[in-house]
Amino acid sequence: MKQAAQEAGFELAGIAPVREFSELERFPEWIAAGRAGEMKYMEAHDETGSLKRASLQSVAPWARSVVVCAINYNTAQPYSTQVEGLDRGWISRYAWSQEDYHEAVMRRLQIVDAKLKQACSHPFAQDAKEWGTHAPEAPALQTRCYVDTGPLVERVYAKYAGVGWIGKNTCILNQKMGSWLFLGVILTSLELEPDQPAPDRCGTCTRCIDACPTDALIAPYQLDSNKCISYLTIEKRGAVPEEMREGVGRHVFGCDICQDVCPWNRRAPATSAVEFQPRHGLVNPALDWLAEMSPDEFRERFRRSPIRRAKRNGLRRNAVIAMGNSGDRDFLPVLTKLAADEDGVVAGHARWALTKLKSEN
Ligand code: B12
Ligand code: SF4
Ligand code: SF4
Repeated sequence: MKQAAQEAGFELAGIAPVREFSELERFPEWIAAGRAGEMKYMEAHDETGSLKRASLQSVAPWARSVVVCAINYNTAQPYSTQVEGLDRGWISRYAWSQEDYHEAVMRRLQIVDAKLKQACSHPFAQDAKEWGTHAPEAPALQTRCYVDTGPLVERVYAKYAGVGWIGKNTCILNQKMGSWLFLGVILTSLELEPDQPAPDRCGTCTRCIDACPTDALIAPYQLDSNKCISYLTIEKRGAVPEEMREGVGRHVFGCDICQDVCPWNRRAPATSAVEFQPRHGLVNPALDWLAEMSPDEFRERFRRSPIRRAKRNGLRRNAVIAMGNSGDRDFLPVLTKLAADEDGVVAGHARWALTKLKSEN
């Protein structure tokens, strides 16, 4: 299994058993406290009324093991904390890629899944087919591959598969690779020998908590999505609450700060996978370009990109907030135009940005 994962391009792979891990007890508390914001898909329940993502046993009772695979998406570009200048935007490292990670990771998972099925097929099955006889009964193997959308908290299984520990910023960190990792999981009915969980190596460090500009890390290992720039710029529809806008800074899609400052990412290796290399113009992008992007250009530029998730007007809204935070009066003319934009949310945020820029100078 691990060899197959490596051959498919994953740097790390491990096996977790299906258990009621103590971290999963945190999930219902997190939902009940409203920490998922408006991400309703996180609150899906099964027919017994339990949260699907909190208990794999009830949603997939056939599952015995979870194969967790991780792939490095770090590229050789600087970190957001190393780049000066508020007059350009920041797209998070995972999103400037050539291809949407859901596709890139799923494609590889399916290769591993196919090899698993091949390895488990009965040795006489092919011969029996050719001879027109019945193959001896092999136990039915069930598997399901997921990237993000499965009924499980992937990071908890990644910990128990030994892929990495859950850091105080809530991300999976690996001692050698850092945290620029995408996760993909294969649920399987096979009882595979589990790996050892990765030990927590955060120690007394609190850099991520100290650096978060919006105090979204409300305590070690606990994130409030409502305050997280990643949530506000990717998942939040409509208006960004006014009191949160300044903290968003120049982020236009996602946020990397709590990973940029992490000492375990100081020497994180860069990937050679072509899918994760940055698209032209997306590292430190021009804000007026994003804010004025036409529907055709948006469709063209962001085909097969995770950035489509924000939708065109969401991305434009984010660019307008960043302009308001830029302190750059050169944006006044474009913001004046956008204050009359046909999208009410973009227009409202442009008026906020105009007021802010004018009051600062
Ligand atoms: C919803 C979601 C988000 C939300 C909420 C994030 C969050 N922390 O939950 C938002 C939109 C904010 C988000 C942001 C990002 N995400 Co996201 N996201 C998800 C998703 C779909 C579900 C996560 C989830 O279930 N959260 C529920 C909460 C409760 O989990 P948690 O915060 O991790 O808390 C756990 C532990 O911290 C622990 N715990 C909680 N409290 C305590 C207290 C103590 C004392 C202890 C010991 C433990 C503990 O238990 C919790 C689990 O129950 C997963 C994919 C998946 N299906 O799992 C991707 C995923 C987590 N995201 C990912 C990525 C890449 C990101 C971003 C880096 C993107 C970006 N650059 O903007 C940021 C990172 C922000 C951050 N610091 O987490 C990757 C993470 C890879 C990694 N190395 O960890 C995942 C796994 C997607 C993938 N397939 O690769 N994401
Ligand atoms: S992604 Fe950004 S806003 Fe969210 S917790 Fe990390 S530093 Fe804070
Ligand atoms: S910055 Fe420090 S506390 Fe935060 S995840 Fe990294 S090592 Fe852990």
